[in-house]
Amino acid sequence: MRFHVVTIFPEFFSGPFAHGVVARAQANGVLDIRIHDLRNWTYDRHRTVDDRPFGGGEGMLLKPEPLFEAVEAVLPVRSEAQKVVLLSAQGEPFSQTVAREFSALEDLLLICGRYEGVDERVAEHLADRELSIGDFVLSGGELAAAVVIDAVARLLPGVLGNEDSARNESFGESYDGLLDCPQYTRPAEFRGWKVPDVLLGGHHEEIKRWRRAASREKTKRVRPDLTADRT
Ligand code: 9D3
Repeated sequence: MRFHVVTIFPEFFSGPFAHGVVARAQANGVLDIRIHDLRNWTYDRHRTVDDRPFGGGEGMLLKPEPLFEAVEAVLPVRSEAQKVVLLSAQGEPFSQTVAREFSALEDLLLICGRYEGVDERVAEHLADRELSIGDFVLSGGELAAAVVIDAVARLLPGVLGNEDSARNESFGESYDGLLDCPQYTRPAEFRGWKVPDVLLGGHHEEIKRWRRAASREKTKRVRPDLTADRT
């Protein structure tokens, strides 16, 4: 799979993908991350990518022309397997479901917003989707792009060492929408805090039951929204 990132901070991306799972996958040719400097599609002396909002107001917006030219240069003909995403605080929520959907694509192009926003014609007529990674304010889309790439990359066959994508569904990936259960390693007692006895016993059925219950309890406590329609 190919990822493309259109950004005014191309140097940002030398950090996040230089290590770990994504770096190894890139070295193995399983995925390819191409960073594109938006200013390559500007033609004035100052390589201008932003301008003031019509109607007045604070701050500057990314102007449409360089963004349209960049996307049209990187993906000149767009197939069903090629998607363009605008990352912005005003987007629909990114989720594991969206990550799974993206993992079936050939190309995913991520546009990073900056300044106070992006001319709305980019969301309306250039991007297939406008996505946010959560209800908090970032200073731009670059960190969001790194988050999306990481979440999608680890679902690709050959990235985590799990060749068969089916393993993602059943092994290690949450019990039907609940949070992972609490886990412990040695020592069995640390500063007086004991590991639950059931986990030391080796009764696999009992352990399974405990984990399931602990998973439900923790989810209810920290993420009641995830248990809203179960009991
Ligand atoms: C504080 C500025 N806001 C009111 C004028 C609007 C605003 C503009 C630009 C808020 C954030 C940003 C930059 N953020 C992103 O580009 C962004 C983002 C985010 O802020 N939160 C969650 N997901 C994302 S994806 C891109």
